[in-house]
Amino acid sequence: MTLILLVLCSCKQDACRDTICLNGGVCVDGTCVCANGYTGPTCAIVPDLCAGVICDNGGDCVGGVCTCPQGWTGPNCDILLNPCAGIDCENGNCINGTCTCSEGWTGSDCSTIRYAKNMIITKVEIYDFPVTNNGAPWDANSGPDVYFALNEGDFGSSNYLLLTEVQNDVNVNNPGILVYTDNMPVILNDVNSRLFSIGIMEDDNSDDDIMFTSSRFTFAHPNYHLQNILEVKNQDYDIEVRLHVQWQY
Ligand SMILES: [Ca+2]
Ligand SMILES: [Ca+2]
Repeated sequence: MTLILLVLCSCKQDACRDTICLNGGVCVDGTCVCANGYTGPTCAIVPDLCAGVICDNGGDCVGGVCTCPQGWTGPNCDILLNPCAGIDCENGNCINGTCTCSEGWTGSDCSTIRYAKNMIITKVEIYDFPVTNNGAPWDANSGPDVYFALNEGDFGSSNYLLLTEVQNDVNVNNPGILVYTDNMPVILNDVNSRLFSIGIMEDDNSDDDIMFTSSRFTFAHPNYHLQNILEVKNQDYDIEVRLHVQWQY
């Protein structure tokens, strides 16, 4: 009797021996298990990162991420951006992404002064004035007779733009505020291109005295910008005049 010994070979062939898996894929039992979204028998098919990604409002998907058109944001471009976000209108309000400037201001962020074209004087008040003429009375036997004058250019050129009435015999011990509204309003056109001077005068018939005159100055000055009460003052000379004004553009 012949014994036939069957030896069963338990060693099996390596199923992955001839299998190549690309892009990080791993072979398991002869089949590629792909990584990072790659597909195909050898993981050679590049994944479509934009599959299933919805970009609204005309947005484009690039690499799985939406690139949104202007005015939209969010993962799917479905969130409306505030058009005024990040826009600072210094002297105005942002409307639909654009600054609307308040009166007297201009520029893309309303930070540039827009000077008025015309200035209208409606009232003059003298708060303080020299009550003596270097220690002597302005009038020998009575109080000074005070009026206000506005000149074009240098004072004394007789080019008066405004002369008020005279307030007679002002009590220098208690002068209060001298208020003038006569001959007003006075409109000063193109005020930005002109120089002015002011004077406080003492009426002596034909030989009036100058109590105070200013140097030439412009009303087109940031200190005066948009104000309705313009102060002209000099404490060294006990001067304070207030012009009540309006502006035209
Ligand atoms: Ca007098
Ligand atoms: Ca007088």
